Amino acid sequence: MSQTVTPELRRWIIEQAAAGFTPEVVLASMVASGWQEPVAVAALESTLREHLRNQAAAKPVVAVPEQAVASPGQGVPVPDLDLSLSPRQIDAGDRLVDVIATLSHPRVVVLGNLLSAEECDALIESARPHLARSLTVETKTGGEELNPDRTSSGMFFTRGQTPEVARIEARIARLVGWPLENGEGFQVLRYHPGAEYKPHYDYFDPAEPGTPTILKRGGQRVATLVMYLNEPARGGGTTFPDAGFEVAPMRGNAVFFSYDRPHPSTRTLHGGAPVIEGEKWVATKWLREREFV
Ligand code: PD2
Ligand code: ZN
Repeated sequence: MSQTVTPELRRWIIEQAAAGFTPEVVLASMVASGWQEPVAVAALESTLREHLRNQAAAKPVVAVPEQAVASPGQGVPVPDLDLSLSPRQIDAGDRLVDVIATLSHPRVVVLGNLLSAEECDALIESARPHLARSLTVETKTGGEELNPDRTSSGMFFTRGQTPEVARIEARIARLVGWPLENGEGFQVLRYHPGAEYKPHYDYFDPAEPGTPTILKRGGQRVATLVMYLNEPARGGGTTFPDAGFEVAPMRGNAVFFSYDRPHPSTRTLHGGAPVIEGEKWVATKWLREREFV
């Protein structure tokens, strides 16, 4: 049965927060009074974020950066874009980036014109000589392994490896309000027809024995930006099965998504659908909680 979040409920949530109840306590009382937990979490997050935005907009000085506010439960602060005034475009320093679509749960933002055609081509050409069949981080050991779920080939840039890479990294840091140092180096992937990346989460599974080793380099991943460097003729969308949502790969566009806890409740299960015709090239930027060393 679907449950509708009414303005009355939103007012009640704000009253509870104003009275000093933590989001966890408010969540517990919502669940106790019959709200389904995912609905309650989504209502809490969206209501409190919007409330903070409204408060910030009413003050000349922003006291609490909206991006630094942890969400209910075990959530940590995550990168986010400033969409408080529903902008068509966001100033990312050296470029105006288009906001094409947003989802709140999972938190997904589809962006247009993040990269110029020249930047896309330059990334492809500097990555091409270094491609190898993709590895994924092996959470059992903290090492890397060939992954049959991932039939693309890829390579990593180090952070700031070329002036072009450094410029794009600075643009992303400004766009999502997250320190440049918390980013992993770009990973570039090439998919041939038939190649895909089966649905997965980008955070490291806390239950895996290799995860503590991985986390030493900057903590958990908290957000992903997949940038499309070209356009396959058919197929190759980035899918979010829990949201029934798919992003078409368009050159220069990107999809951003964040996850404030390493848990499926973030609904950030996502995959790269099989390429049907043509090639697909992407550059992925993963953002960590702290400086990635
Ligand atoms: O290439 C993609 O669309 C894709 C899909 C899922 C990339 C990633 N994950 C990734 O790089 O994590
Ligand atoms: Zn992924």
